[in-house]
Amino acid sequence: MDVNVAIVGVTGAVGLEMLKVLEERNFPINEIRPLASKRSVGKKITFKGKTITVQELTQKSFHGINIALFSAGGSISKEFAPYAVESDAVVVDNTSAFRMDDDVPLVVPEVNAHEIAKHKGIIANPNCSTIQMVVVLKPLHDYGRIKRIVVSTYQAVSGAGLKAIDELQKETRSILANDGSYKRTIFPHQIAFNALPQIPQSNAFLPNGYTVEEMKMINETKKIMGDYSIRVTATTVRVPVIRSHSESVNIETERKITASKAKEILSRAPGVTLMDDTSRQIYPLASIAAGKDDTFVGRIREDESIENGLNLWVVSDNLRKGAALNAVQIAERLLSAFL
Ligand code: L14
Repeated sequence: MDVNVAIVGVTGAVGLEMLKVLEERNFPINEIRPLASKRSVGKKITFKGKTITVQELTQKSFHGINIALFSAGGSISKEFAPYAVESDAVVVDNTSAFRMDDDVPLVVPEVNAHEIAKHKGIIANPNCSTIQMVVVLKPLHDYGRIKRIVVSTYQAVSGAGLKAIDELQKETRSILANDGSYKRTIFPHQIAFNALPQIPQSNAFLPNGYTVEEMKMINETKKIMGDYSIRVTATTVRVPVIRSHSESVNIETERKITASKAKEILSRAPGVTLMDDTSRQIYPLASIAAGKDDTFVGRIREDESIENGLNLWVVSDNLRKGAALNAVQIAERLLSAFL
């Protein structure tokens, strides 16, 4: 049996990627229902070679829907996900609205697929930076128990949406032309030729001095790994890259993991591609990961400043594994429930 799937926020960077991933993976769809705010109603989108028309998201949008993929911002999820659940749809929510709720599974299938069965109507898709990190760290944790994680990110502008991509491109052109024509509307400072230690771009800072994105990485990592004893600290930085987040990840483990053991473990880890041959200048790059499904890891080396430490460079497409692909992978695991 094919299922009826709604996408909330279908005109956004992640919504459009969800359509692409569903199509590529041949997800068994009976009806696709493209939903968005009033502003986007009537827009035409292509799905499987057919033109579909965006409909307005309302409380009644979910009649007959089996799976609802939400990616239109936290406040939209908080307001409308309950109506989807009431209509007997299962919600896979890509926002931070429900991630830390005790009765909402927070799932990366390679890490904790078993949590999916516990859902009560809503399953949360983690933050993009967190997803790619835990895909790589879970198999290392299973082998040597990670005690502490220190992560610094280099995040693409597409995480902030289509308008942020546009801002980077226009600002770059304007600076190169030296014509001062572009006036910023998204980022608080110049993003072209720069690095901004503030994500998200608005309301980023908390009383402890961390940003919201940093605290998401800290809290979500523990929940997904199912281990609240892991200590995590993060610095998240926006860089002038369109697609794929890169991360410098330092871990301290209880049991020694040599660099070669880590490579052996990661070479067979699900969802991971080991790309580590420095003799040929081979390591993960945002430009390589863009458009791909896997999370790439390289530059693996022992941290010589401590007894049991490793450094890794982790790169993945933030719109795919970081968002749309992970959500669709969760939806794939739900399919049997509708058969
Ligand atoms: O929590 O701006 O899912 O790059 C994902 C995109 C957080 C912000 C989330 C960005 C958002 C992030």
